[in-house]
Amino acid sequence: MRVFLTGDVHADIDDLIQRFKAIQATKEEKVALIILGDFGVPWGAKDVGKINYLTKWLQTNRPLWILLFIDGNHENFDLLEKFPIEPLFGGLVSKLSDKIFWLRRGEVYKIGNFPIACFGGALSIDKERRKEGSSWWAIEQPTEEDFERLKENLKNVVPEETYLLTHTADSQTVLNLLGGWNIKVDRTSNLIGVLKHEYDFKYHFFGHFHETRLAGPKTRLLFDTVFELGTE
Ligand SMILES: [Mn+2]
Repeated sequence: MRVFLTGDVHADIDDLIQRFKAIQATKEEKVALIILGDFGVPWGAKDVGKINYLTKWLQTNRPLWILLFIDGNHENFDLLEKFPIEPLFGGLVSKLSDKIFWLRRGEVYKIGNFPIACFGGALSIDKERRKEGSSWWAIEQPTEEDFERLKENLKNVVPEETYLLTHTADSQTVLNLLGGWNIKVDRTSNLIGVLKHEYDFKYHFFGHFHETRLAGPKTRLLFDTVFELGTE
């Protein structure tokens, strides 16, 4: 299976389909596209239509391809948690449909030939303007339990061969990206910083900052492009 990564989608399914179309692979190849957080679907109860639409589009146009996503900060966690959790790729996923799966925080998967550690979530910097339970959720940021589960799961793989996928970046990378003394580094970035200090991951990919660029040693920020894992 070939694995591609992309950045924030924010519920724009047409944009997401364009990203699928940009993937240079044939319909006969197995492909997984992973969104690095802020898929943004489902946001409201009616978004089941968006899930069905995308699932049908994949089944019709790319029958061997699937969509995977880690969580960002702009997700409706109450709705996401309603989907059934099941084992897939050597870890636990939430199944939104036959074609769409949530790669949960703290899980380590083997997707294609790639060991992949997932640690989604981030602080919403606009959370003051949002309402808890309808446009903001406290669990947008990882907990200590998520962190401990990831470390436990990392015992089963070789970290140096493992890719780290997160929504925001580690503190140092955030400071490098945004600069300035007035940047507030969130708890999630601190935890990712600790992780990158403790483990020498093969490569780290993240989204959240709406830009595509190399962001540090073995660290890449992605937005609206697709990047094939293994070509870094
Ligand atoms: Mn975000």
